[in-house]
Amino acid sequence: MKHKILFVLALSVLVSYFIACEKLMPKNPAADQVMDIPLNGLTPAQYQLFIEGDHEFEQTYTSETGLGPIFVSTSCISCHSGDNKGHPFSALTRFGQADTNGNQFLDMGAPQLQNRALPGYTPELIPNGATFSKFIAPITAGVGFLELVSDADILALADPNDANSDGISGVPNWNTLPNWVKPASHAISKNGKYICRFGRKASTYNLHQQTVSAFNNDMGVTSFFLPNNPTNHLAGTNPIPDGDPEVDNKTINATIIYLQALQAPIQRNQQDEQVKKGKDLFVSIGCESCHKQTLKTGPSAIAPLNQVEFHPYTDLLLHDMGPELNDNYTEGSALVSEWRTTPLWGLGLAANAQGQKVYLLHDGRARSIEEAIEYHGGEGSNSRSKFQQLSQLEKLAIIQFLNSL
Ligand code: HEC
Ligand code: HEC
Ligand SMILES: [Ca+2]
Ligand SMILES: [Ca+2]
Ligand SMILES: [Ca+2]
Repeated sequence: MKHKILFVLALSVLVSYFIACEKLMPKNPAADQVMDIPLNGLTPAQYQLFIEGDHEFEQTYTSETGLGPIFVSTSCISCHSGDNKGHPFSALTRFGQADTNGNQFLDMGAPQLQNRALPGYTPELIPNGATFSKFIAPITAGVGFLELVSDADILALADPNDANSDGISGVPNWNTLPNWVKPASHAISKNGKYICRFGRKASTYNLHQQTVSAFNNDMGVTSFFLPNNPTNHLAGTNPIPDGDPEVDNKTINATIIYLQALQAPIQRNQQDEQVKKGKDLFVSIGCESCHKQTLKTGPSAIAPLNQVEFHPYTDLLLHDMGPELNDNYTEGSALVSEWRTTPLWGLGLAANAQGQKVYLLHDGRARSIEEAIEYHGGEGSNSRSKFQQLSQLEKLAIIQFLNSL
């Protein structure tokens, strides 16, 4: 009898243990809650490259594997956690000047500040007279879609002289390409300059340029394309000799395929009445004039990216956001207060990556969606005043809609 009671007791402990376990065990995260997962429909070869690229994205570089001598961080993922938005803690700094006559500080290490260094080397400081801006990492999920929008489609959204008089102009960032960046088949050029689309000021052409530059400027890792280490031009310490590339082309290629084959953020609660109402308001007060709901891709060898519509809520253009967002820093043809319309997809998941708080806009200065809207000056000011005139409930609906993205 005593044994029987003990047995039942043990059993009930076991059972409750398993029930608790079920509760504690993390379920497989739903695809609409995460950003670092591959698209459906990759070929086995593409999937293999995705996995290799994923590994590379998470790789921490050391002095043995090519880090530095000066750098900003040691891995892609340290800034792009979960392929979501970055934290101000890992922001990087760019310096230059307030006019667009090229960057006058190139021989002093511009545009990017490498604020950390290996032992024996000196981190960079912003030179006297230079202006600067801080950038937090944008979401990397969905960049494969953004890369495939044709230049003609981007140009069609631009309205440099505000012909339709809505107070919104929107221009591409026309920038010169380094000789190792190959223009796409859809490229439109003007006076030797090309329409660029990546980065906070849209000054980078494609994911090849973005990846190669990130290895070099962010981590001090050389490649066939950028064979020289970043060095502190002002400190006078001897640079590490520029030997063989520290990252090979195969690895660069896998990293690019990884970025391209990432699933784009998926909207949640699309059928919720408040969300639907918020979306209508978002369109009617003019937010959608810049944060374009639907774009389409051109041809791609990655089937799920091939000629499809997608919903990033950006026009990939630069807009003058007024004194509110003037950092006195230029890049390519982007003026001091011009910024690329931030894609709003994934916005509702930002807090997951930013410590259950949000840090919005290029440098993370806005601590909520409302605050981000408050900073919309210049071309954004019409829709900002319309937002301010909405009722509390209407504002809430817009925020609920944005949090569903
Ligand atoms: C020090 C932090 C940091 C590191 C390390 C870093 N990034 Fe970034 N990344 C950023 C920031 C900040 C931007 C915005 C850059 C700009 O505005 O030009 C960015 C932009 C990007 C973009 C463009 C996104 C868009 O929508 O325009 C991609 C893609 C990207 N990074 C990939 C990578 C890869 C791949 C690596 C590793 C090889 C990497 N990053 C390393 C901070 C970082
Ligand atoms: C004139 C074009 C334009 C209009 C109109 C516009 N935006 Fe923006 N929006 C931008 C640009 C450009 C940025 C990036 C500014 C920066 O990073 O400093 C931005 C950034 C944002 C951000 C921050 C996103 C992030 O991840 O950091 C939010 C939220 C936002 N806009 C919401 C809205 C809402 C809501 C409206 C309508 C009330 C609106 N925007 C109207 C151009 C526009
Ligand atoms: Ca190096
Ligand atoms: Ca530098
Ligand atoms: Ca217009």
